[in-house]
Amino acid sequence: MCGILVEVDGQRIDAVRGDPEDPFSRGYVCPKAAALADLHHDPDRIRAPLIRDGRTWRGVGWEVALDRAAEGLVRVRRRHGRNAVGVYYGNPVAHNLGLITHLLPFTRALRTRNIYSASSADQLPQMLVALRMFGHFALIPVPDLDRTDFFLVFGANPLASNGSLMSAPDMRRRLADLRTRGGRVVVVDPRRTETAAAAGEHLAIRPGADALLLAARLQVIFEEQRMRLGRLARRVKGLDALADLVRDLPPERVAQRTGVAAPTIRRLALDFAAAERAAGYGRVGLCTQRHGTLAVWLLQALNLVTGRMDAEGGLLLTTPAVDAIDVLSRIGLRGTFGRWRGGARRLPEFTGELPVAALADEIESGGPRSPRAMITVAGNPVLSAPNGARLDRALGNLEHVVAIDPYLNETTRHAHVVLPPAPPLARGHYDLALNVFAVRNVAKYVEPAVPRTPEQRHDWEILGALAGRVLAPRPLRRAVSRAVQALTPERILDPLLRLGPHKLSLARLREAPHGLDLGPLQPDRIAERIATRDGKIDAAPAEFVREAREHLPAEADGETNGRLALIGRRQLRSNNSWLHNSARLLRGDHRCTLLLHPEDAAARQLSTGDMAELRSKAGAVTVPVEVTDSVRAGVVSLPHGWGHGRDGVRLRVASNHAGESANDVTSERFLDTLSGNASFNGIPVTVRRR
Ligand SMILES: Nc1nc2c(c(=O)[nH]1)N[C@H]1C(S)=C(S)[C@@H](COP(=O)(O)OP(=O)(O)OC[C@H]3O[C@@H](n4cnc5c(=O)[nH]c(N)nc54)[C@H](O)[C@@H]3O)O[C@H]1N2
Ligand SMILES: Nc1nc2c(c(=O)[nH]1)N[C@H]1C(S)=C(S)[C@@H](COP(=O)(O)OP(=O)(O)OC[C@H]3O[C@@H](n4cnc5c(=O)[nH]c(N)nc54)[C@H](O)[C@@H]3O)O[C@H]1N2
Ligand SMILES: [Mo]
Repeated sequence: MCGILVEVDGQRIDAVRGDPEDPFSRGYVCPKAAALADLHHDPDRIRAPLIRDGRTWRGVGWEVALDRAAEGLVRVRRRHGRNAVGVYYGNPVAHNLGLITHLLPFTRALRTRNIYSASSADQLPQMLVALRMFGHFALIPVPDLDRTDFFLVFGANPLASNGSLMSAPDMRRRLADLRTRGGRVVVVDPRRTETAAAAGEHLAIRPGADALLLAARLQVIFEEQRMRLGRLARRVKGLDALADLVRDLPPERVAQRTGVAAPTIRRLALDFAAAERAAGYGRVGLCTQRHGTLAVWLLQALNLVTGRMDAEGGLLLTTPAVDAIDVLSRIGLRGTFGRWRGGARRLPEFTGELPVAALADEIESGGPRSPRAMITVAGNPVLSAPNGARLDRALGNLEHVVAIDPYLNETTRHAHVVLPPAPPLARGHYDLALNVFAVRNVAKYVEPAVPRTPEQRHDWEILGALAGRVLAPRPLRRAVSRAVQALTPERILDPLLRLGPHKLSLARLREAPHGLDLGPLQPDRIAERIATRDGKIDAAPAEFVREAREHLPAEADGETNGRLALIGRRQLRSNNSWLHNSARLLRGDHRCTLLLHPEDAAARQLSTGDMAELRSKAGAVTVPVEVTDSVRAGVVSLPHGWGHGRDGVRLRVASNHAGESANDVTSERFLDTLSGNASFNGIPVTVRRR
């Protein structure tokens, strides 16, 4: 989303800098932008397709590789049926125009129940809440960051992440501006993060207690009669059920478990309700916990009953140049939940996908619906999925694995065929996904900085070639391949832009290479878009209420025993498990450290630099300790995405800074109770000296 200027000399990238003329990012870039050059020239980035014979890899031409990839898939499908071919796709799909346009049709055409993605290690609770409250899984309103004067943040660290489901370049300036206009930023997080430090106000909640904290805030709003529905008043139902649910969860009852004093909860609830413009925002830390769906729901409910939905400075829907909600609705995609279940824990399907936490179970059970072959696209679940160590073993037992990925990493080393895409600077880009969640309406088409070479294939071209070989009957193969080849992402993008609310076109975007500013977010878009059957926003979906009644009172009254709880942390010069092969980003101190509060460190005779064993029911790692009071006592923090020391990984820079994988400790059994989303935070662990 940040505009970049790329200095090019033939195929060489000399520099990547911020584009001062980009109306949205105004010259700002984060360190990941500079790493695009490293990525382009990285000698470990795979240039030609690879086929594995036992433990050795052999470079081959595209036709040979695609044939080999397809043969295995066709064989497995023929022998075991459609469900035997599974797909896992990862986070970079959302940042890749051709993958967005071509992957969904491909996975749908495979007609398999074994589709998995990084969504269920991330924002699945937000999509489920959107589906049940508003009737569409993508109806996720964005905080009106530049106009709010009370920004309440749960489990997000935008100063490291740059903002997620809230695309906004230069968060530091935006947060500073907010405070300069007299506004408040309050961060609820077990760790005093970069964002919490910049905010000035920080509540160090105990991990996993957000649903309780939010229920108590709602209880205060109802008790003190501070409800104010604003412009959505006649479009909301379920308020009585919501009030009824939270009645028995006042601040005094949840103080112990949340670790936040009752008067603080009460005061902040009233301040939030009283603020002229306020927005409650939650992200990965709110989603990836035991009651992630309940927490996300209660936050949206708080926004709703205090009149923040559809209000300036509150939560608004974007008016993007390609209106994803509209496009998805037109093709009948609003979202589904629980039509079938998978894994030993019978986890629910969401919009055609099963939670990634079910994948190892599904492979290992060897049942009639188990995947025997997998296609991984832009994903590294061995490092990113809960209990990745188990998935590592399961992937190793598959009959056939095809990976579309530029690296031989922890996951793709299990592939039989690796199909490497052209690098990002060789492809055009329009952000179909992130524009939908941006804090301003903007649009930009970026031309490839360097041309794709004849030996390179784009991700979408690889998918097209595979689709032709796997799905089309032999006589039609060439015709199908040619048809997909002609249907470029740009050819799909242009009519979508023309159909969109700003009536743009690709030609119009090409005339404005720095991007177009389409103005601030508009009120009333949520009201226009409510897609529930009765046209009302459901403040208290029945299954959420049932779940809350079953779990929250017991949570509130449970023991907060002396055990340690593990949380994660994101790092500015990382991107989940990748970009770790850039020497520029890896500079400096070893980053895969376990943060430990001084009291907990003293009790275990640990000091900074000592090695400690971090153990859960699922597994253990040994990592260096960093003693700091930035985590609350009883909480330890380990970043995810490290653990590059495994055999067969070809990442020379990363292997020298291997670290350990947090997901060797997280569990595929410790999940959001409603959605089956990974619960990376609040995991009971022990720490001892090694
Ligand atoms: N413990 C813990 N675990 C977590 C999280 C956490 O907070 N804590 N966060 C979770 C979240 S939010 C997410 S989104 C997931 C991410 O989970 P994944 O998406 O599975 O993991 P990534 O590390 O993002 O892996 C991206 C892969 O895509 C490849 N790649 C990069 N660009 C491209 C491209 O353009 N095309 C193709 N074909 N491949 C490409 C990279 O080489 C890499 O192999 O991790 C989750 N895991
Ligand atoms: N530089 C960089 N940028 C990234 C990424 C990256 O890896 N590196 N990843 C990208 C991706 S895939 C995503 S999804 C976004 C994520 O964007 P964010 O959600 O903003 O990023 P996180 O740092 O994961 O923030 C989660 C916060 O939740 C806190 N937390 C943990 N447990 C709890 C809890 O129980 N309650 C509360 N209230 N808080 C808790 C953690 O301490 C952490 O500060 O970032 C994206 N941007
Ligand atoms: Mo993510």
